[in-house]
Amino acid sequence: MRHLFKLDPAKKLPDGATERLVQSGTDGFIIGGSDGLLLEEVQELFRTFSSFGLPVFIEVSDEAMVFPGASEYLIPMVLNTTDVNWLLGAHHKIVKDYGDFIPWPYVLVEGYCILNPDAKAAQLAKANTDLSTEDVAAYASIAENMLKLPIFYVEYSGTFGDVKMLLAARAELVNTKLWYGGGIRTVEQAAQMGKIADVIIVGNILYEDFEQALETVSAVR
Ligand code: 1GP
Repeated sequence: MRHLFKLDPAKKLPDGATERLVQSGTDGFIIGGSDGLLLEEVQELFRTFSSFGLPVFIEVSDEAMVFPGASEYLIPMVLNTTDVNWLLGAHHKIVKDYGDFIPWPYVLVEGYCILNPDAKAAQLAKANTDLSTEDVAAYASIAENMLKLPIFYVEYSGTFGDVKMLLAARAELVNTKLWYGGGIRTVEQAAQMGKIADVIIVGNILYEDFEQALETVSAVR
């Protein structure tokens, strides 16, 4: 897996977008967003995209996104948060309330490192974004060696990230996959981060320049 589109249930894609996205060569879709998530919108988007055989991940950042029947669930754990709720608090609550119904074989935990201070996710999760490359490397090492997470996600949502930060994470990771997302708007940017990360995630540009978004797939092919 090399490329994923992140779909925001609160935003509208252009007409005919679904077929073109499915045929774009992408490896799949993440349904996620930082605010205003409504269960109906999430389910509608899931229904639309899940019938084509590509993976559709539901990123559960809000209880509103919990519904049975999705093929895979991504659970963010914000490693650089200053608020325990985003590290384990919300997770504890969900497992306590819904534990018996959680399809564990289909759950993947993402160790997030949020680095754009202006991103909604950074503010919501009270992330400490004032980090050095050594700090990022240490979080990556925690994901790899202590928590043995499947995914370490370098998140710059809304702005193109610092390659040095991604390289610092890369150097620590063997079994944990490195995902990068944030500000990818061109093929060149997709190629630059795609060379370092295992998977790149393309979000906002889908809603700003759809044609350009489609082209990012070619960068990692
Ligand atoms: C958001 O990492 C993704 O969680 C993608 O970021 O929306 O900036 O492409 P953009």
